[in-house]
This record gives sequence, C-alpha cells and structure tokens, in this order.
Amino acid sequence: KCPLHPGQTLRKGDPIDASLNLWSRRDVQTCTNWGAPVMWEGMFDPEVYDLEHRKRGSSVALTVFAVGKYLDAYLSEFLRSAERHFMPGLPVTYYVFTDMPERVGEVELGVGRTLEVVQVQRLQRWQDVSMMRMRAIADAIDSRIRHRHPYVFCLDVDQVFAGRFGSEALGESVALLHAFYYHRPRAFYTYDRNPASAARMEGRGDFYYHAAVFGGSWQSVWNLTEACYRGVVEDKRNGVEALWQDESHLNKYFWLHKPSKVLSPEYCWARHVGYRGDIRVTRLLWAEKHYDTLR
Ligand code: 2GW
Ligand code: MN
Repeated sequence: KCPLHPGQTLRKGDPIDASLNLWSRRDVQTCTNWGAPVMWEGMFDPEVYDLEHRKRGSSVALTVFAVGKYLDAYLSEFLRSAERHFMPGLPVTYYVFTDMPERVGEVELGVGRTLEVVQVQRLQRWQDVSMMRMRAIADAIDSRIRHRHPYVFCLDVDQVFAGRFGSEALGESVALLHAFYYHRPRAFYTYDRNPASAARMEGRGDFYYHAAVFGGSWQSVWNLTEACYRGVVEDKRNGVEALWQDESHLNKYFWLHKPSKVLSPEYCWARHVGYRGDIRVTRLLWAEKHYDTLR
C-alpha cells in the first residue's frame, strides 16, 4: 500500500527516518502520499533512534491537562506509566496543567526527568477545558518550553502507557491516526462540515487524526496550537462550536499543513475497537471512561 517503491526515499521526515524499512509491513500503509512515514511496529529499530537522539541531545516536553476531577481520576497512573514507557533514555519534562497545583502530589521520577506544574483556571464547560488547552500550550511554549526542549508532545490525560512510546515518534510535526477511523472509508470521518465554523473541512481529507496525541518541534506545535486557538476564538465570536471542538480544528490544520510523521493507532489504542491483526503492540491505551461521574 506504500506509494513509494523500494529504493525511493521519504520526502518528509527527519534524516533518521531514512533508516525506516517501509516495506517490512505489507498489511498497512507505511507512508502517506506526501512522503511522510506512518510509524508501525516492525518498521524501525528503536536503538537507532535512541542513539541518534542521545547524540543530538534531544529532550522532550510532555504537556498534559489534569483539571478538576481528571486530576484524581487519571494523573498518577498516566505519569507512572509514562515513566516506564515514554521516551525511555531521553530527558523529559512533564508540564502538568491543573487548577489544583497542591494536589498533584509526589511522583517518583527517573534520572533526567522532571515535572513542572502550570496553573490554569477551571472553566465551566468541558468543551472549553478541552479547547483552551490550545491557548495554554502555546503560552507555555513561549514562556518556558522553547528555551529548553526541541520537541513537544501534547496528550490527553485519560490514557495509560503500555509499551514503548519512544524517540521514533519524534519529528518536525507529528499526528496520530484515530483508532476508530483508520480502517474506515473517508466518508465516515467526522470532520466538521459546518460552513459557519473555522474548522470546516472543504477538502476530502487525508486521515482522521486524534487530538489525544500530537507533537513536533516546539515551533510546529506552537503554530498548530496558535492556529487552533484562533479558530476557536473565531467560532466563539460567531456563536458556533466545531463538531469535535479542538479535534476538529486540529484535523483542519493537519489538512492544510501536512504532518511530517504520522503515528499508527498503536500509539493510542482503544481496546473496545476489538482485535485487529495489524496492531502488534499497544503503546498507549485509552483509560476507562466514567462519563456519569466525570462530566
Ligand atoms: C472533559 C470532558 C468532560 C468533562 C471534563 C473534561 C476534562 C478534560 C476535565 O474535567 N479536566 C481535564 O483536565 N480535561 C482534559 O482535557 C484532560 O487532559 C482530558 O484528557 C482532555 C480531553 O478531555 P477528554 O479526554 O474527556 O475528551 P475525549 O477523550 O473525548 O477527547 C477527544 O475529544 C476532545 C474534544 O472534545 C479533545 O479533542 C481530545 O484531545 C480528544 O482526545
Ligand atoms: Mn481523552
């Protein structure tokens, strides 16, 4: 399914991505039609990535929001599992955005790994909690992250790491295939189609991306979060809200600005999708949802 032939090289991506074997997986799409790799187990050698990133001195900022009830419900498991599986061997700083800094508590962190709390206000509507993340991330990149970390990943907190989520996932601009949609025809993608919303998709789209995981260089993530925030503000002014809030804006953004790397749903799997032969490892799993008590 790869549009490239053996011997052709990727047009997008980091030079390390030249070490990818795009033809080791025949059952899945391993690169996009604009030449960005789609990362699947079996295509890469983790050691090649880790060695190269150690050599470059790469470090990663991981932003995560734990506002209101989500703090007690998810944060400690998220962080504990991240310590085992997220960017092993690289310096990582967790930026925990919360309205209750005093409740973050102690987390045992490995060498080279630190945690910072960023205070945010608690908004009334959950849709706003979700969308305002874009503003808060852009601000934190401006004030802290850009001076310290070449790479940023932004994740939902309601998930647990279960396998390696390593330096192979780093790239200039990184998007994630949504576990629900990667097998489905484009007609099923839940893009925003409301002409009144800034998130409206006029094109047919490439993939349906999941906003629970995105990343890239600090500059790319700043551009994305800033653009999505501007879309949210424009919608508010016009009295509309995108179908899936920030996720709709993110899908619009990645349609206009193609990611340089795409992560397979291994990087955010939902067990209830059921068995899929192409999912050989699960690296991050959706946690149980308790909408009745959390929303
Ligand atoms: C969210 C919904 C309802 C009630 C509360 C919250 C909530 C979210 C909250 O009270 N506190 C909080 O910190 N959050 C943060 O926002 C937290 O990091 C959480 O993981 C994130 C997104 O909310 P979540 O995980 O409940 O929404 P999902 O799993 O349905 O997320 C998808 O759709 C969202 C837009 O509606 C976002 O685009 C998200 O990135 C997607 O994964
Ligand atoms: Mn979530």
